[in-house]
Amino acid sequence: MGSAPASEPATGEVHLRPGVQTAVKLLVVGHFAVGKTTFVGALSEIRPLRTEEVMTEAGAIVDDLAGMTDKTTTTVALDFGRLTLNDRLVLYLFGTPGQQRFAPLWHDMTRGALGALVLADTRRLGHSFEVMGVLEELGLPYAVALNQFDDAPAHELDEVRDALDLLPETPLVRCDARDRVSSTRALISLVEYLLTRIGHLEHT
Ligand SMILES: Nc1nc2c(ncn2[C@@H]2O[C@H](COP(=O)(O)OP(=O)(O)O)[C@@H](O)[C@H]2O)c(=O)[nH]1
Ligand SMILES: [Mg+2]
Repeated sequence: MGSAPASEPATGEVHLRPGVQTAVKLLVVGHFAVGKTTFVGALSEIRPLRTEEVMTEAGAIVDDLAGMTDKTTTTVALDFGRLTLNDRLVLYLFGTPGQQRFAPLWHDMTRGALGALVLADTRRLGHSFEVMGVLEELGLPYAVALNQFDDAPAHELDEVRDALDLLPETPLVRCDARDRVSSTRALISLVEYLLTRIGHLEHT
């Protein structure tokens, strides 16, 4: 298995802050080429761990490459990164492959996860249904972040919400997976959603 060169950590903060009391596992999921590796790489304060494989011609049959001319690697296992949100809370991010053939791995990865951020692409919204379906089957709460590609149609969020058939409470935000601030905001919308759900559970 090849290992793609990792970019420099976003903040250079390698050691966990001493006051951190809570560690939360979150998944970053989505279909092929939606930007999972980019997202985890942009956010992580530690050098992200990636397992990527150079795509082969054989793989091109199963990985839908339409319109993805500059993509030459595909994640065969996972992306792993860490983001300290504040002095007490650290997030561990697991970017997991959306391809159907990795489904068993993906199910294992959901163990112990509090929630998932589904990355979606307005050029292929329909490709997100499979991922959201699995999360719903597993009962894992999720938020959706539209990774805005340059040539993608810029639909209103309400239209996208309808197209994806999201529940009214499911957060839907835009993000640029290449941008740390934008990606952090998307992740915070998931964390806030998870916190309100925990609040509701505690009061029932
Ligand atoms: N223009 C643009 N390109 C992006 C963005 N996010 C990812 N990409 C590119 O899209 C391709 C697929 O991204 P990647 O992170 O490998 O997708 P993954 O298969 O979900 O891990 C790569 O060539 C990225 O550089 C984005 O927000 N905007
Ligand atoms: Mg990837």
